[in-house]
Amino acid sequence: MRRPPAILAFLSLALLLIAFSLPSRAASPGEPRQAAGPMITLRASGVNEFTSVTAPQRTRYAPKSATINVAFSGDWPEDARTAFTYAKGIWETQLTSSVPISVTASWEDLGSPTILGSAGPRLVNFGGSPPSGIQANTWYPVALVNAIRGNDTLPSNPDIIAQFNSTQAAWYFGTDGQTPNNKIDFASVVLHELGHGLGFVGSMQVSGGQGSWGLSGAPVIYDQFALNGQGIRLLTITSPSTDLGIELQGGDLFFDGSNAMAANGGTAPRLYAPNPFEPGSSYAHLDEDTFIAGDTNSLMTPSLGMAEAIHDTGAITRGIFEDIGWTIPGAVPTPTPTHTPTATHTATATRTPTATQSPTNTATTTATATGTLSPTATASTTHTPTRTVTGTQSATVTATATTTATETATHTPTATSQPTQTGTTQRLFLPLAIR
Ligand SMILES: [Ca+2]
Repeated sequence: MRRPPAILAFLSLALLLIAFSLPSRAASPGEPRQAAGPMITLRASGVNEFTSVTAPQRTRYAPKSATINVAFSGDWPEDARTAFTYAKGIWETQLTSSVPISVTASWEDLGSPTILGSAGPRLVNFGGSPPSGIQANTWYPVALVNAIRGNDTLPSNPDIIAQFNSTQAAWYFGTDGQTPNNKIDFASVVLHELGHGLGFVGSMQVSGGQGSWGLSGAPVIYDQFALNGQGIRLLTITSPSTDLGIELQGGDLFFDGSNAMAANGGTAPRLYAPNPFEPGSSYAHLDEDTFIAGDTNSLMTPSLGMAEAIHDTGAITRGIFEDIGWTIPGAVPTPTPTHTPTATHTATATRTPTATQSPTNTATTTATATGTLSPTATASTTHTPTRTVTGTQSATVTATATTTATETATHTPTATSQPTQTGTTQRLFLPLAIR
């Protein structure tokens, strides 16, 4: 039976639509699985701290080692965009990636004004046969995977999703770190949330007293470093279990990575693990009480005060990032970049050209010598050699002096042919010269 052409057209269109709406994650072998990572929040403490930690020096002088591209969504105030651009500029000097990092940042009502922002990474997992530099059966923030591989693993997805609270009335959008009394420094919030999107996040959580880890049974790279005070890796504890729940709420949790430890005086930095567990905050932050406001390592703590600015990513966070696989430019916080301002001293070296003006000065001095001094020079021939010793430029002076000398020589034959007459010609010549 023949179908009418209209139905055929409809069927082929429907087939096309189905083909395009098939989930892209039904990937071919070798391509990673992907998932949305947990969204981690930053809370307002409501306390004026009166502290300001400035951006690392190398931020101002070092070239960018990564590029962060932002797609703003929602009705962003212009000042907020400016502060966002400033904060992303700090991260762009703190990590190395040849692949641009894409962020979708939305300006929206986050429900409660105490929630300042929230962000999470897109996660990928290559299963049992990962590319070089990536651990098997482990979830990674895609921005990190891209940096390791040097190509864009998920070109059509943002690497980081971030949200900022449009209902917070106390925002301070300045970028100078001089957060006024009762104001909240927006740039610090952006810097913090980008930190979560770039990898400061794990999968562990507690529900009904049961602790668990993993997405589809696989840990996030950050989870590999979670250690309790007794030196037991949390990934070795049964998941889900009450034991793991106790560990995640015991206030005795650390990040056991060698670079993080090195940045923390040789001991593992303490993670935030309060009781009860705070979803979207516990475990994915440094401990608030250890890294208080004003501490250079306080960026990735769970709350931010008023009149508090933290514009440094902090050596411990850089260490944690290096432990999970990021390449950190100048990983050791070298004082050398801080010395770069002293390079302005070379500008003082530009004063040496002014020194070249002094030769020109001596030139003019010798010029005056040619005018008035040359008569006395002709008086005694022995004077002219001594002049040539004093300066190279006075050499030109002597040159003119000798020309006059030869002129007297040609005059002598015409006067008298006697050799003794040279003496008399000189006498004749003297008063002439003096005139
Ligand atoms: Ca804090």
